[in-house]
Amino acid sequence: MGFSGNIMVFSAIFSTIKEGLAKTRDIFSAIVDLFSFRGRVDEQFLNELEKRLYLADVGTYATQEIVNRVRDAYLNKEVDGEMLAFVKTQLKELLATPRQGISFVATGPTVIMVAGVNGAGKTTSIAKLAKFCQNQGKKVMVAACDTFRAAAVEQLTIWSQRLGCEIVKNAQGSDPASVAHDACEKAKARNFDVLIVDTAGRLHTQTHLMKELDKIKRIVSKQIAGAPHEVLLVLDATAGQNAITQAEMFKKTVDCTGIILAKLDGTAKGGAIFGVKQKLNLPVKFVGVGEGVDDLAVFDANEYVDKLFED
Ligand SMILES: Nc1nc2c(ncn2[C@@H]2O[C@H](COP(=O)(O)OP(=O)(O)OP(=O)(O)O)[C@@H](O)[C@H]2O)c(=O)[nH]1
Ligand SMILES: [Mg+2]
Repeated sequence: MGFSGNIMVFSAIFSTIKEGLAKTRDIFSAIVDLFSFRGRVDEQFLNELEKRLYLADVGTYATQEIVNRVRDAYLNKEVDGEMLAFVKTQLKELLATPRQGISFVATGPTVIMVAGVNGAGKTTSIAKLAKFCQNQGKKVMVAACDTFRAAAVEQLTIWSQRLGCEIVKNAQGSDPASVAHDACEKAKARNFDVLIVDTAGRLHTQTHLMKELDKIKRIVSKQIAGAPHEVLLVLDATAGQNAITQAEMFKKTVDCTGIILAKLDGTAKGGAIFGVKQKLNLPVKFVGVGEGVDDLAVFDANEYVDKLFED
């Protein structure tokens, strides 16, 4: 676990998130307003809370959970503004995860496989992740296993050149699993610390493409013991609740270890993060807050909730 060295970077970037979260925060301010309520908490209040959480895209599951907790704690009680702190604590608990960032292995390359639907932000997130690892002194290789489009290989090549990291690729149309195989061999032979595998965007409903993803995963696991150490699912934050349905299928097929929530800047659907965590029980490990290579932050539940409720 080596993200502690990046806490500074993280804090700096979180001010970007604060700006990026502007739309989401507007919606959350309607919830904050509700908590200035003074008097007896009744079912009508709980209904209103439920409505506002739902409008903030928190999703059915997380909304129910919060409303139930507030009901248990406050129904028929007189309150005087203390509910806000209570709900913030509940929201933080809902998002809390035991493992943040990337768990690097002690020896041999740590393999990070990245998957998601078309255009979710996979390749850009890989560039950001590569930079994140480089910042920790890691020797990083990327594998261009999106062989579906020529432009995809080019896109990753350009990023790798900018970042000064190694890339393993093959011609468009070649077998993505063989590129993965090749990359594993090279990463091992040349003592790379991290290998990040890009994959082609696919719909969670495209069975044959989901199988291909599983094949890449199996090849990687045969080459390197314990690999892939992380399978990160990139979700587009602007997709809101739809992202959850996609995520369920990916989770089933490739057993994801965590989520990168991309495009959190410029969406009002930042509340969806609660639904993702609650419904899938997958930790949000990183959030993407822009198109640049530094626009990635290790996700921190406490800070996120605080920012949502900040004036
Ligand atoms: N604003 C913003 N844009 C992002 C972010 N992440 C990615 N993008 C943009 O989203 C678009 C798609 O990103 P890609 O990284 O190419 O997505 P992908 O999942 O690799 O796409 P395919 O390989 O075609 O499936 C690009 O224009 C990116 O610049 C983010 O965090 N914020
Ligand atoms: Mg891509």
